[in-house]
Amino acid sequence: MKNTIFRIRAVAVLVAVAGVTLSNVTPASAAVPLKNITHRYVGSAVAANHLANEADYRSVLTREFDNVTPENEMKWGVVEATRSHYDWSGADAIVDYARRTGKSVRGHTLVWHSQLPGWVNDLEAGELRSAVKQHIATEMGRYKGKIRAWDVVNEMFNDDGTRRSSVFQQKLGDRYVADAFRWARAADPSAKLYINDYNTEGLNAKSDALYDLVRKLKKQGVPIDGVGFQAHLATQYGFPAGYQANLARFAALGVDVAITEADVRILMPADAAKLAVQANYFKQLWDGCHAVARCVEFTTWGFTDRHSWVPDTFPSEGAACLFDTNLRAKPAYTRINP
Ligand code: 9MR
Repeated sequence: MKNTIFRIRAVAVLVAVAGVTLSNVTPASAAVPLKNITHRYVGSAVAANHLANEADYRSVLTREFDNVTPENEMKWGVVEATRSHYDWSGADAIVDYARRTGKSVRGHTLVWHSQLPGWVNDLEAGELRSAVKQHIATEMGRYKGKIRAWDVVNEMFNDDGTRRSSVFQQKLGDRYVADAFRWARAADPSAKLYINDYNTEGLNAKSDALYDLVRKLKKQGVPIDGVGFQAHLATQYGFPAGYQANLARFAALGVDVAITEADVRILMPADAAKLAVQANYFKQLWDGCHAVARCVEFTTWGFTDRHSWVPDTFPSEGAACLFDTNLRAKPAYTRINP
């Protein structure tokens, strides 16, 4: 668990001891940042360029969150677009920011079919296997001791629970997953190693497949420490059924669980009713994580509607974050942190 001073609790204890009523000293709405109202890490995806260029973005991030996840800066296609030519500039900047501000880092992500450099796709099986091993060793080695948790394998399942036919699956077969975790443990024994996916928040075919895999990996002694649930939700699709029970069944396998990329997109234009549904979804995500002792982290995929992947991917959707484009707290934020 994170090592933070919990002002609310401290205040409550002082108040109780002094025998005065809490309402006399409770700070004004949202005076206490999100990171200080919980024992979980509270994170956001961040982009190095916004961090460098937008003082207001940096200030809200620094105030509210105590975990950062590089949104793109650690992906293979970014760090090694050309074989053996590395660009660590964005990743270094974020890790350095985290060190200066005392935040933890979730590394994202090592083995993923997307944002892969073209040269990786062209390798034959033997070369691919060494390249994956080398990629894990190089990237994790560079940040050894500085990354709390790594998304080692990302999005390896299809929605029906079959394995995605990625270049890794096609050329290396099922064993690529266990191999990746073993190489990751060797590269940085202090990092918590996660498998991460989307549409696995509720009880469904995909989360069943993920559950079976994690159970088997644990049984085989593969070093896996956690399961990340991305939680990219949309108000028009309903809240994932069985969310809390699902987190709990994974935790019962003896792994940590984490919400790693939460956002709740809305069919534009947003209005008060849709923002209220969004607030309700964020609150359920938050509460479900807090109801499961091994849910150690609540991270959102960006924190401001000013910068979000959603409109680029779903042009008629947006407004998916806790803060609006002007960095004002939205109903979803106040619902979690009244
Ligand atoms: O937010 C990321 C966006 O800027 C990139 O263009 C995109 C490329 O695929 O990846 C986005 O982040 C994804 C994350 O790495 C994995 N889970 C889904 C996220 C949203 O697409």
